[in-house]
Amino acid sequence: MDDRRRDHRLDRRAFVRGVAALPLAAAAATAALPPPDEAPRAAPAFAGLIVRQDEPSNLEYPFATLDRFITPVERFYVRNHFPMPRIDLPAWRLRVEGAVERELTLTLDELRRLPSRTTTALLECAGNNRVYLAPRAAGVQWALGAVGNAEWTGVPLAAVLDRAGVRGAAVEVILEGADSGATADFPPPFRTPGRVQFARSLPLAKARQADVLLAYRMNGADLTAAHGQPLRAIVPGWYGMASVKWLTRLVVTDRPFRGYFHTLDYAYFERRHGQPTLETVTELQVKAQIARPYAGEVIAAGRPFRVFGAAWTGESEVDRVDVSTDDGRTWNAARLLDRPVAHAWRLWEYEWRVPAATGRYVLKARAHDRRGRTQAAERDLGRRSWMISHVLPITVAVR
Ligand SMILES: Nc1nc2c(c(=O)[nH]1)N[C@H]1C(S)=C(S)[C@@H](COP(=O)(O)O)O[C@H]1N2
Ligand SMILES: [Mo]
Repeated sequence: MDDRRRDHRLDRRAFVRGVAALPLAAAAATAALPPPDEAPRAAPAFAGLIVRQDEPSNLEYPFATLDRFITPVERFYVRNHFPMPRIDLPAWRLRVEGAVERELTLTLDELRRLPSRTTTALLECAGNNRVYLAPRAAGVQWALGAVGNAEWTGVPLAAVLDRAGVRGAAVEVILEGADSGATADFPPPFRTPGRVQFARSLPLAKARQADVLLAYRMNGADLTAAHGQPLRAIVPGWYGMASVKWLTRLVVTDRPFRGYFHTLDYAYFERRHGQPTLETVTELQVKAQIARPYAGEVIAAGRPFRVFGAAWTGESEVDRVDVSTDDGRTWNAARLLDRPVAHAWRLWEYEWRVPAATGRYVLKARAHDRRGRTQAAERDLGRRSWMISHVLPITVAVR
């Protein structure tokens, strides 16, 4: 076993310890179990992440266990394209170069001494819900849990760009991570470019938004290795691929970046003047997901059931969630909980008066945002393997 793999395992053990300390009601629940044929108890206290891939590590949050606004670090999904990079923390530096007045080499201490900002932001992988696509699409087969909501602390990217002095002709900044690997083979003639370092760019206007951070803390503690230690980007309102982990280099460029993860990966077709045009994945789509009931859950007939979930959107705010318990024939407004928080998810609930008639029921949820966007009923095939935001059915058994 090489060192990288050993580190990875150690990280897992720390993760399991963290989960054991979670205040889940498992012990109390088993003490008072109802008779076996009596209907539903509380949510299953599944305390961990689902392994979608072991190496590189791709771990999914069991979305049915959603019970709070902030996702604990140990339960936050992990999406890695390559083996985790080994970073020598004392030797780590962030380089800032390209179309700048002054090239910079910053230590973590120097970054920590700059004015910091804390923001809550949801991250959702652009491949979240991919397992629901038919025919099957390439990539990690995520169900509902490649999403989480955390609190991030760091330096606004704009502050670092200002220190370096962005030159007039610049249009984007490339964010490069320390991890690299051979990219997937594509059918000929799209040969793999060979070894690639994970990188994504941001247009300067987005890069300068106040909540776009170079983050070193997550939920009040230093970033863990899996989430990008020592420094990662947080790009609220965009799909997760923009939030580059293990940052080592920022390159300001005078032309749009057309790197691997903008073109061969994370690119979808949009019709422009009737022409399917490849665009890179950026802003989050509006979406509601049902956490409870989960698919296949057995629900008591003739009693109320609390349908519960979360909803989010890109550069806007969710202002309505509707729930259907009859496969989309009729819809009722869910109750939005708490207060809206910019860039975060909004938890919601709906009290379902479960009919006395037993059988299969199909539940659906649909979100709407202030910019007037509603979740689509059907999949847009032009989106290829990403941005899976159409309404999904949850089928349950009422007994
Ligand atoms: N360096 C680097 N950054 C990365 C990735 C990666 O593989 N390497 N994955 C991206 C993707 S696709 C997502 S969805 C998010 C996931 O962040 P998380 O693992 O902290 O949940 O990180 C992004 N940043
Ligand atoms: Mo992702």
